[in-house]
Amino acid sequence: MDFTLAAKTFSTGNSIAKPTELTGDLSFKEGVVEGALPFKETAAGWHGYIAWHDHPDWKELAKAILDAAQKGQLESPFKPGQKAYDDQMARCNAVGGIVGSRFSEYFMRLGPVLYDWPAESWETVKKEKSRNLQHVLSFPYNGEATKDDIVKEVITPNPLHFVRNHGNIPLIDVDAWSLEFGGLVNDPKSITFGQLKSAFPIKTITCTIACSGLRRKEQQLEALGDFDELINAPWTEQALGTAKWTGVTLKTLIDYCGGLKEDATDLEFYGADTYFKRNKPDNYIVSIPVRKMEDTIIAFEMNGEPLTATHGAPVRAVVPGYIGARSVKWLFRIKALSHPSLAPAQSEEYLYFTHQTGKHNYRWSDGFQIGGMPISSAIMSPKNGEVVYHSGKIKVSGWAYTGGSDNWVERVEVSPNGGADWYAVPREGITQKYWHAWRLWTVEVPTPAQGYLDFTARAWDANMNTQPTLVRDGWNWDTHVTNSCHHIQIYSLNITDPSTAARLALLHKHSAPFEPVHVPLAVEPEDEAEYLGRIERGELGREPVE
Ligand SMILES: Nc1nc2c(c(=O)[nH]1)N[C@H]1C(S)=C(S)[C@@H](COP(=O)(O)O)O[C@H]1N2
Ligand SMILES: [Mo]
Repeated sequence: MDFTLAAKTFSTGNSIAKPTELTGDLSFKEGVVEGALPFKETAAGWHGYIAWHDHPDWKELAKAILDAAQKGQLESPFKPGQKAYDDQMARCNAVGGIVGSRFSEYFMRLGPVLYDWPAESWETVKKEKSRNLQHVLSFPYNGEATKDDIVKEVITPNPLHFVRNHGNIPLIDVDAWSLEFGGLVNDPKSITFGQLKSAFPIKTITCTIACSGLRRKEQQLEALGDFDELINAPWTEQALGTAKWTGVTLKTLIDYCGGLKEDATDLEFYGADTYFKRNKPDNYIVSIPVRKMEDTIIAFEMNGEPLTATHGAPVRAVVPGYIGARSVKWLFRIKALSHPSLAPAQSEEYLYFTHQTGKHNYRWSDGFQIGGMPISSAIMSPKNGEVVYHSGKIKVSGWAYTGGSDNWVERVEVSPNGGADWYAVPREGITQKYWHAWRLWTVEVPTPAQGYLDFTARAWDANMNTQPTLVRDGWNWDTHVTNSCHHIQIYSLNITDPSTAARLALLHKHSAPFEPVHVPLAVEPEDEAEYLGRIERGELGREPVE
């Protein structure tokens, strides 16, 4: 591999950290990084896993290199064309105009071991996922189903289930894998894949995983927050999916480890992928409160199939009702702590800030760490901007989901006039209740009105919560959990209205299209004789006669 860290343009004016002091075998000479980089994969069979959490010195060294690169002191690590590809993909997402190559660059800067991981991750996605996904970011790969695909089935087909990554996709051999329990458990143990599958009661739950960034686009279009293309990825309304997850409850495994010590309050999950925060690499690490071990599944199957690499193979956590961020993929360690995880994904991200908190004043500790996902719903059909031809009723469909515990979606309502009047989805128009999963719904909404209409939806949960009215009501600096009433603007054409029917017939006669709406009408709406006739009959006078 023609890997190089050599920099041709080194500015001596900038001060940079000296990696020599950190590792003893690396130096910057005239801008050239020399010496072997120490970053190594941890064990055979664990491709894509570097144990950053055990190597604080490696983290510092990696940060020194990335800091230097950020100051323009190192030449580009990209192969010709790759950067452009990443950036181009990032421009395709809902908000557009974001950098798409920053995270590939981090990996490629850090030497031969990590250099190919971005490209490999894309190969894995191509192999495992549907071509119909809507891409949000090429690397770390993030993608969601289309609006048409997502509401076809209650159980999302695996290739269409959204993917949310913070880093590379590790490729871990089942035989090499083990899950290690540590910290404040009475009898720390390590469990092999074989044991996990055969030594404990197996449970399957139907559970929706929803990203806390779901519907973030709506907040971003209103006002951008901390717009990091990865951390605050611009999701539309499909960053969620439902699957039957099979595994062992976390409670069972903790019991196997002799239970928790008295002061244990949180359970920390370690994911094997590499993830960068402020130029510093780490593994993906977050935590959940201990009481969530009761319904959390340590899962090895998704819809009856072994987990794919993209979704966390061989084993992931599935934490029902919580934001997706807690459902750690490529899980290899669980540690009982007396406080929430201090790792950045827990303590510096997935925070909910107040309106008065922003770039001007925020501290991490000002935000609360998001646990349960609030009630939300969205209209998947018709689509924003669509022209809808109908006979007085418009068929609307979408999803509704609520997180939390002891909670489910009870009712969904749709308004054809921006929230003035609401029509409930009938019982036969909504899919069955689950403890932890969404409901898909369809309703025919009476719509005599024509022209541009503002359709909106809201759901109610079993605890009588519903959704905020405006995006602004829930706007927050990190743009999390957008759950205000979802709005779409449609152009309504009621073909039972005689004037509309006549216009459509006229257009048809001339083989002229009606759409797009904003393009001027392609035919004369009335002839001169008709117009003059109306004047003569006194129907059009500009001023009163007397
Ligand atoms: N190890 C690891 N686990 C992870 C993540 C990650 O980047 N790394 N992303 C989390 C987030 S933010 C979400 S929303 C879900 C998405 O799960 P999926 O990709 O299987 O849909 O995984 C979670 N688990
Ligand atoms: Mo997420």
